[in-house]
Amino acid sequence: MITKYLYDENAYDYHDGGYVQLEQAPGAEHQLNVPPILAPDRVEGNDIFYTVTAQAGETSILPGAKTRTWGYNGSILGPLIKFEMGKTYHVTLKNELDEVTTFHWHGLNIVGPYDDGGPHAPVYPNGERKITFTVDQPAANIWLHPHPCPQTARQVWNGLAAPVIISDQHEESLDLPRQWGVDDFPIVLQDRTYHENQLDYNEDYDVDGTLGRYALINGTVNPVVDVKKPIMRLRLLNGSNRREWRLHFEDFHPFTQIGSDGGLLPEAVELDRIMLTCAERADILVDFSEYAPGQEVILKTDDFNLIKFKIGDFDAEKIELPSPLAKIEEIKVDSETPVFKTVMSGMDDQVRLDGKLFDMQRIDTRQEVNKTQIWEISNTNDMDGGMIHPFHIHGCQFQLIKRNGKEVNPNEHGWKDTIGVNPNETVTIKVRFTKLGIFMYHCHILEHEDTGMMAQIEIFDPKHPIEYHLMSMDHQM
Ligand SMILES: [Cu+2]
Repeated sequence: MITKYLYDENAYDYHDGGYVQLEQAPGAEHQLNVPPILAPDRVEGNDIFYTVTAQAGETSILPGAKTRTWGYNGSILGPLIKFEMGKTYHVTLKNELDEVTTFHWHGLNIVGPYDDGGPHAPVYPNGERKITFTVDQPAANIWLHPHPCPQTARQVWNGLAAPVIISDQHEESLDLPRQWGVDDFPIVLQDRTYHENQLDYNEDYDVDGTLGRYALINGTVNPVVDVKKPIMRLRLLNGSNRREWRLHFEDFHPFTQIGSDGGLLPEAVELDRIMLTCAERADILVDFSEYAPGQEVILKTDDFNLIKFKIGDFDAEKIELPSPLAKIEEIKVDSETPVFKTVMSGMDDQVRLDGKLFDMQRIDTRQEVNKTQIWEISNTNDMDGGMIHPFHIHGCQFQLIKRNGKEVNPNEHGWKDTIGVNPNETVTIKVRFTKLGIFMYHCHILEHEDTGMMAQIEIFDPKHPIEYHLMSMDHQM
């Protein structure tokens, strides 16, 4: 049983000078919003057609006036987008906002830089882009969010983010809760401040990562969930610009982690708390059967009450999880495997990746497709205790080897695309890309990314070289 948060307490976000403590939002409790499941435009055999539209709207969040927000196919966040391994998707990406945006598939193994949806794939106002790809990775909880450079943080703050689930035959064969909104919930963790019920990103901006005063879970403040089944599946996503979530039940009721960023863990892990840095995911099962009808069980982050689970009447159920939970292909490395080193440094406007700021027209490193490299990712800044930088690589899922030469955490044995790196720590990972293209790698504190704590890698096939014409930031915007 894991009974620690597994990160350096000295570097937690609440030590920052600009830290914003969460407060109870005004107004009543609300049933937790559950995003609808996106219906395909059409299905033709193995081919599925979707349309995703970035749009502005209004959302009722606090008492009184509605809040002007952005969303995909709705006023805030987005519908659940479902992909199935082996199927081919044709997605039309439409922009009805009055500024450029991009559609980045965080965690999806997809060709870059245009399909991946990083800053080289702008969709201009009233414009659209069509992408086609076949999903060839295992079941996972990934997500969609904008990635224009350097406006990612503000666009996410305004509401753009959507949960995405990849399923496969193995995951579907498991005895897991899967009634969407009944015993299977997305939990998109965000925080926002409102000014007369409106967002004002510039007013609340913090160069070290913007924090909000109220917790916003799936776009809901003061959320409650009616527990109608003894075992609930919560697909946790840290969708915040900066906030770290240190989740635990009020009574430290244990739960079971079955998945992380890139899919199921090889073995389920028992824990009574979990910390998620920005963009990280965890798929957890909570067994509420020991509570009596009418009881309320509170999920907290630090000392703050986040979600109230109201226990209803249900018949006891047990879930048998197999061991291993999933067979994960191990990426093989040996003493010949090339090592690539990358360094995250600084705080505030001094953040850098390998001593540099991002340049859209500079390729920072190259790696051959389907060839493995070891990446050593360091966080060198320990001033004032330093901070934890969540490191993300586009277009691939990777595997951890060591943290500062030591064993990785028990819930880090699966596929990952984002990892928190403590100050003075080097995390060693195995990276293999299966798709060609140019991909970003960066800190996922969104304001650090926008400041330029980001670089790009070209994944090449020596037999089929591709010439990329990389647009500049000015051209993109
Ligand atoms: Cu950072």
